[in-house]
Amino acid sequence: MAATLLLLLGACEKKSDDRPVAATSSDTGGSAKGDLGPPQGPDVNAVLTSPPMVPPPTGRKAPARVIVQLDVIEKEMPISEGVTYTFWTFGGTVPGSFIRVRQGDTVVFHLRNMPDSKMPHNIDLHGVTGPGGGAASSFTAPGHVSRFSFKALNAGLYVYHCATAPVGMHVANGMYGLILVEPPEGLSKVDREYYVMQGDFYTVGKFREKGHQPFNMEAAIDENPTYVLFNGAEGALTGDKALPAKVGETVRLYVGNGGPNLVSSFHVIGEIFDKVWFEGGTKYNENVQTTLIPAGGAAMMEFRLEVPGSYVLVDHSIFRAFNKGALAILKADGPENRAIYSGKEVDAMYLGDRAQPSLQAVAAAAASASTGELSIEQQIAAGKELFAGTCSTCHQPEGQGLEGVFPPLAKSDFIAANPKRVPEIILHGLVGAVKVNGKDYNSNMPPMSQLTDDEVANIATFVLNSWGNPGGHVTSADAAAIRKAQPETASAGH
Ligand code: HEC
Ligand SMILES: [Cu+2]
Repeated sequence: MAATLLLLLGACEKKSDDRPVAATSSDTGGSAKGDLGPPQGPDVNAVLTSPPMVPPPTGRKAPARVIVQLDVIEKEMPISEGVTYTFWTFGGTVPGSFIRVRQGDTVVFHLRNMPDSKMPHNIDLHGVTGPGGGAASSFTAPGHVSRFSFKALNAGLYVYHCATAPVGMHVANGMYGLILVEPPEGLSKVDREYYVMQGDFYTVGKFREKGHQPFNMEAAIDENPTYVLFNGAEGALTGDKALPAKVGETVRLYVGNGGPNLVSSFHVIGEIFDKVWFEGGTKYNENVQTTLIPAGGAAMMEFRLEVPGSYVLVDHSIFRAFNKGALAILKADGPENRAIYSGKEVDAMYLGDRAQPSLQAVAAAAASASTGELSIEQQIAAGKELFAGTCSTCHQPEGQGLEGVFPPLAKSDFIAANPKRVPEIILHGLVGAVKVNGKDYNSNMPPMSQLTDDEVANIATFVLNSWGNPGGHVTSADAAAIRKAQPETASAGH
């Protein structure tokens, strides 16, 4: 029996994969075997990176003393176009700086809380063996530095986060990140590595309501987020900030979930994970579609790119992707491969208004609206960006409609007969028989009441001033009034 086991182990070690394939048939020995002796050589300063970048492999063959310097910075940053939020950060970004060490390293951690911080902070690293994961030793008042050290006994991908009371609030404000503890032999070589972290955010205003948005404690307690985001902002990884890659390359994602509340059903539309190191541990599963990442957990996944195009990273709890922001893009460049996939590039259906490189005109319109200097031109420009995805999936990009199914908005005699209908239909939907440009439609447009008053005003103004429609101007106040009214043609769902 013992001999068989030994044979088995021996066979495993000879497998060509550089990962510890022990994963499938034996174990690593955990923390009991994690101490690889005292640090050797000169001290090493850890390379920290901002998301979505990942530090290079440590490349070391022996344990070292690794110095980590991490700054806590409280700062206002955009959470969506035209929406700002006061984030509390590790290293000035959400998620915080990526830390990469090797199993057996002694990590000397310096946590500095900037002098202009309003709050004390600390850090709990899930890769630490010891009560509190460093939290008690790292409690740091504004303008102070604290220092503690730990030996990284277990290899794996670990979340770190602030654990200062109220803990949920510190985490909800963006205080989390990832630390990778490489196994002694390192990880296999891949062409690209990226760092992505999901988090849920709670604001007083609605999704995309413009201006500065304060934290909403009640919504956080109810676990009802306004935003669910990758890397701390809507659009952090879309448009010109999409993750670049090339066909033929192997990509490894380090994906964490800071929470504070939601678990993530992490999925990449159009890809299959060749391998997933589920829960950030040592074993991998193969050929996985969606992997569950708990709050305060992480996973590594690898896939090879065979077909060019946009791959959409989502939380497959899908309203979060399309209505709360949990959407990122990995863009693979390279030659088509029609034998593997003959279809077209992912379209507005999947990207929504994120099919646009940015929603800058929307932010500009909001800024002008708040100073009372909003022009019709600005409303039209903002409305055009919002129309893409929101309306264009049905009414088509140029408002031409789809015969027999979706009526045209371009040169619509139905709109011309009563332009006031446009904001009404956006907010309340439309059901029943209508005749547009001589063609009959008898269908159901769902209300788009999730849009803010600004958004409704801008989209309506854009539609009225485009494609030969009669022109006109819908204000945010008009939209607010229409929202309260209930026309008889309203669609169900009210
Ligand atoms: C899910 C598909 C869908 C989406 C998205 C959608 N519509 Fe519609 N829309 C319809 C359908 C279907 C009708 C016809 C309803 C009927 O037959 O009663 C319609 C009718 C209309 C009409 C009146 C008819 C016409 O062509 O003049 C207007 C105006 C309109 N939609 C505007 C919009 C705007 C603006 C948006 C984006 C905020 C939007 N719609 C989003 C499906 C959609
Ligand atoms: Cu904190």
